[in-house]
Amino acid sequence: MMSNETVWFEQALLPDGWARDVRVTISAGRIIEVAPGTARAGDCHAIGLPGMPNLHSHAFQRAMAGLTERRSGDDTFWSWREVMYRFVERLTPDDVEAVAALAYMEMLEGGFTRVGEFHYLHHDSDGRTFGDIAEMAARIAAAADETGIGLTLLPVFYAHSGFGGQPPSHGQRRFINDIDGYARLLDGCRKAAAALPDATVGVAPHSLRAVTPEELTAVTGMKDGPVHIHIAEQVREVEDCVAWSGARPVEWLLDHAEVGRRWCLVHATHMTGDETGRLARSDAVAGLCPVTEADLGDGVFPAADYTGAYGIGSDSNVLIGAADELRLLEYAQRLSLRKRNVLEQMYERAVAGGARALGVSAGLAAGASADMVSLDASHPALIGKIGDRVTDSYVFAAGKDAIDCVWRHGRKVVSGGRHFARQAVMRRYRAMMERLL
Ligand code: NGQ
Ligand code: ZN
Repeated sequence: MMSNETVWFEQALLPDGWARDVRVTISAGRIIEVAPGTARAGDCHAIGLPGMPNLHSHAFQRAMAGLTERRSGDDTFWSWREVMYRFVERLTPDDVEAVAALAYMEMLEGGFTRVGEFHYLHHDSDGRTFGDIAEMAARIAAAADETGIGLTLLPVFYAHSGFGGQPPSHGQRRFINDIDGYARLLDGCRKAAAALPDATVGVAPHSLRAVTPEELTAVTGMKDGPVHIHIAEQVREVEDCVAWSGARPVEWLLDHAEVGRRWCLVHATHMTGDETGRLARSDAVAGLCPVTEADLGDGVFPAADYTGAYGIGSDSNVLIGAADELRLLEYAQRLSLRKRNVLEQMYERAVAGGARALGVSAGLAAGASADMVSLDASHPALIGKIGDRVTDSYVFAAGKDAIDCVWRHGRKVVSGGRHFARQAVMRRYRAMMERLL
């Protein structure tokens, strides 16, 4: 029999707002009761937040952070992608596990407690499948297991280099499957996820560039659970989609797929007012990755006009932090609209939307996984702050410096801002990078 554990917060952000003197009772990794107005008991902390879901990550890209920021001509998303393809050529399964462990450790230290890994680096350097087609997926699961982060594994179906079923390019050879291969990969992903306490598996057609309409139908029909797709990230992608189909990417998807609660549309940067309204009404989640979208020069999501669900993702992992993503989400709106305080309750909305996109229940509430973050009330930005001022100060004035402890599925994996396995994870990552660079 597992005994219950108690964590108590002077103030905590619950699904219906801030509460005082909150006792959280945990059993076997899950919250079984949240009781405001209780006396101090158990492990006591000043400020409790629900852990932030990270709905979109390519873990391996953490290892190329800082290597693509030098001007070399007319640099664009597409030239970055060529550099990324070259970088990916040399990564072994051991490398992928080492960098994923680093990224997931940094996510936990940065306030993210679950990751949606949009996983597409499937095959060996020559493009041949490994003996186990899900070898790389198993390495992702191993990194999640080692660090303790919650995993929603999103194996990616990738088959083409452009709209209309164009053949894949040489640089994409490690990503490519046919439908039968993908079915076997999905099966392997289910097995890899089954070893973790609360991992879930979804499906991820890479983009409308990389799948045909028939493949999109086949892949989304293969299992229940989350469906994630990259969409309308770049203007050229919108133009190519219009040339191919007469419709814009989000418009095409809403017209041809049953886009609803299962779906997460990653980026959805370039939309008309009509698409923005339709996406909100569809009940899908917009998967916003503000740091990467800025880093890659994508554009600005029309957040001020969007009333639907959204969550945040660290995508390329060039910089990892929940507060960093939320801050840039709001700042991009301010810069482009020349206004202030455009979005409201960003933290709460990103928790709810992110959890939905990752197929789990959200927040500090009975039934949810005990995924929690405590902030250091003695951080200069947090002194004397109560309620919404706490999240505002965390996002705009402190960032991950203010994170004290992080619990994942009831286990404290970060204390004093540091992950319990930091030394071992760093040692392996350093050895890998010294060999690669
Ligand atoms: C990816 N990343 O799959 O890693 C993509 C780039 C593509 C982002 N979209 C490749 N941020 O979209 O073709
Ligand atoms: Zn992506």
